[in-house]
Amino acid sequence: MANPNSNSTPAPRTRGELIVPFPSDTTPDTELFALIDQEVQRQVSGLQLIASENFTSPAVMRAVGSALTNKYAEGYPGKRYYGGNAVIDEVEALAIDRVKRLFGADHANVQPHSGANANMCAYQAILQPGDTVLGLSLDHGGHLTHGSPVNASGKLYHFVAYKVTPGDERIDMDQVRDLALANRPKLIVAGTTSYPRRLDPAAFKAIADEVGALFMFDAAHIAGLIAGDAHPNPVPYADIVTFTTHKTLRGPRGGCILSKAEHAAAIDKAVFPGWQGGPLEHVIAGKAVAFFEALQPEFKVYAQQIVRNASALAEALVQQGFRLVSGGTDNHMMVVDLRQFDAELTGKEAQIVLDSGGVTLNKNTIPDDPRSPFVTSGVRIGTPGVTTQGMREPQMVQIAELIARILRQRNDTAAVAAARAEVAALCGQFPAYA
Ligand code: DSN
Repeated sequence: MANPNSNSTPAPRTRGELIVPFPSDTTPDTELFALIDQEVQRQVSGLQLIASENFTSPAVMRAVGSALTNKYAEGYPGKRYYGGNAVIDEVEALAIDRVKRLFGADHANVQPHSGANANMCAYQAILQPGDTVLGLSLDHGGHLTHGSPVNASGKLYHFVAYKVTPGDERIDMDQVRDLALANRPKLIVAGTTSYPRRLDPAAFKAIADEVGALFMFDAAHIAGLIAGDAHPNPVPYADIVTFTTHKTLRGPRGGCILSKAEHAAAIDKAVFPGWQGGPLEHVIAGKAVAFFEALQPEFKVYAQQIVRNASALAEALVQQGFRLVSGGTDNHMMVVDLRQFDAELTGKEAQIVLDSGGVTLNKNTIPDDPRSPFVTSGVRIGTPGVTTQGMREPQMVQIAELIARILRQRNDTAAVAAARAEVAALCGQFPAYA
């Protein structure tokens, strides 16, 4: 990959035709660009194991950093509230066409600024305030926008939560069905942020049909796996599919909504003017690049390797004495219950000490966690980023050993520093960017 950093040290402009030059032409903003350089250095010299992060391509970054950021384009292609949108219309239409082809969708809206916005727009399109919705509980792997009481979704709509079972820590479709029959929801939401197992879109759809509910699938985490045929595609089953473009899909930070044709007008109206104003057309251009990349045959190889790497890392962590929620993973992530490894070790402490060892991940609640969400008994680990770097199964074994060693020796500063040097050496062999 080319160096994305090339944008961060801008050369002085040579045309000099402005009456008043841009201030940064004459006084370069070294302070800000030094911070960007530092962050790029952090990203490439450590292991990035946050399951919802990835390294996007220089082509995506080029699009996102383009002059498209200058344009107002409220509305949709061919129906804008501002002039000068002929090219922007083509950019947005290209993104829409590509994402529809990628997932086999009837309709796509590429304007949501984020996954949370995409979900709120989807709800606004098909629900009335107070309507009953079924969603996975946040502390069992769901998302804030799946009805958390502290989120607008939980305040506006009557969410009823399903959970994973205490036994195998998986979603129990019989429980989902019982709750659906008892509560008669208008909408059933499937989708997760920290659930390491496959979801079965057909099973959710069957329950939705039985109770006369609509079915929405939040594919934020697994959109790239779906695009790469490494997870069942929910699009044929769901009325609406939402996702983010920056996780396994490896695009720019943003959201997207796919829907059946019958919901198209309501979705578009909910996004604009319902929930958002001017779309971020530079980000939409970045999404178009990401969809183009995901349509290439190599992307399937990438998506499938993410899953193989996650399985290898999960197995190696078990060998190191960790217990994994649900016993393992079928997708790109695993949730580690730290208590078996060390009863005293919290997710919060593990995140901090691993960060100082160059391993970045996030603390995460485990189902029915006795500790608070700020402390937690677990961590979440994902393989999308390290897979983009070209790491394979042998490196996953190395990563598991490094994680275990840093956590065992967490009170030994020299040992953590030595591990950090090994992490940097490993990342140096697999540079995310040239
Ligand atoms: N913050 C995202 C994640 O890490 O999964 C969810 O929105």
